[in-house]
Amino acid sequence: MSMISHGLGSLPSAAPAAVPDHWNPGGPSLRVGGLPRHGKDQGAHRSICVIGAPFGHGAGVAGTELAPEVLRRAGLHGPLRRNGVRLADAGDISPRQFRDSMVQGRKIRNLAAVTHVNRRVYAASMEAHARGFRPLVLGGDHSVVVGSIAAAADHARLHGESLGVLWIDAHGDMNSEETTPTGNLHGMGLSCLTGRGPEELTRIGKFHPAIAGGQTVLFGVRDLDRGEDANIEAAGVELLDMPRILRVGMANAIAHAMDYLAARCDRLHVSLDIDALDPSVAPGVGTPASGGLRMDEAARLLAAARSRFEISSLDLVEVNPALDAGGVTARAACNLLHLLLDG
Ligand SMILES: [Mn+2]
Repeated sequence: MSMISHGLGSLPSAAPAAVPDHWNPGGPSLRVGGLPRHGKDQGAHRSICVIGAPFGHGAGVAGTELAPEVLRRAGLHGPLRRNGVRLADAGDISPRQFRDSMVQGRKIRNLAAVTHVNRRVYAASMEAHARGFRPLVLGGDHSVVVGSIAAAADHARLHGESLGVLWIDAHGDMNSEETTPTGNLHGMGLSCLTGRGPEELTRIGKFHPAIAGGQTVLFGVRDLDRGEDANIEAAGVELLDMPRILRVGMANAIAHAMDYLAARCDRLHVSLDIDALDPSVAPGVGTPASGGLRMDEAARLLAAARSRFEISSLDLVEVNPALDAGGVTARAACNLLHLLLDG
């Protein structure tokens, strides 16, 4: 706790009562009365529902479970509300905060806990979609987005539309049980969503696979594990790693990502792993990798996505307040979200 308080010392003070509409999406009985209901054409594109997923057992380093609270205190809500975004906050889903032991003969850590969290994230996200809100899931580590993206894909299918995914990350998150060097599920999320992984996670939503690899762009990668590149190719994920981005130039890389997705999908989910940024601007992460995106580059990417697509849902993951001296990473994350969501 002292670490968090220390880290928050230089953050702008939290707006009191910044959270207008609480409900407990993971609880045994859904209390959704506080959320106004409105349809897709009545401003849903300006309506955001924040869902906190304070969970870090998909990662090898503890601390991301602190992020939802820290991001709210860093001023996540204020600028959005000032700019007329209709904002609800569902509060945090309640994760299982204990680790499970490794199942004999398997290479996956904390599968039961990760499954539990993702079922709740899925349910909360579906609820938000049904009520005309765009879910903004605050991780937590990157394993929590299996639920949010499965929900976004299922909701798109309900409307006869297909979902594209822009996965912004230093890592591929395309490990399988065979290739994972650590057993940590935050390195397997995209693999699970594109159909390869433990059944508990590949079948969180109504369809298998939840999303098509061919409708997914992986942007900003520069740290792949052995065998992960083969998984990416097998799944048909479009890889815009840093070497390729540097080769073609940032502007061309962004244009290609947008054209690629626009040709293949109707709406877009953005999954932003803050470790896609260079550690010099976002040091508070558990698995930093040098040579990442500058703030202005990330801002250009998100602005392009926003101008080109209906962004139906998004995640912000891997902010680790325990490693974020001065709160710089939390502030960078809030700034990027405001850019993606304002007005
Ligand atoms: Mn990731």
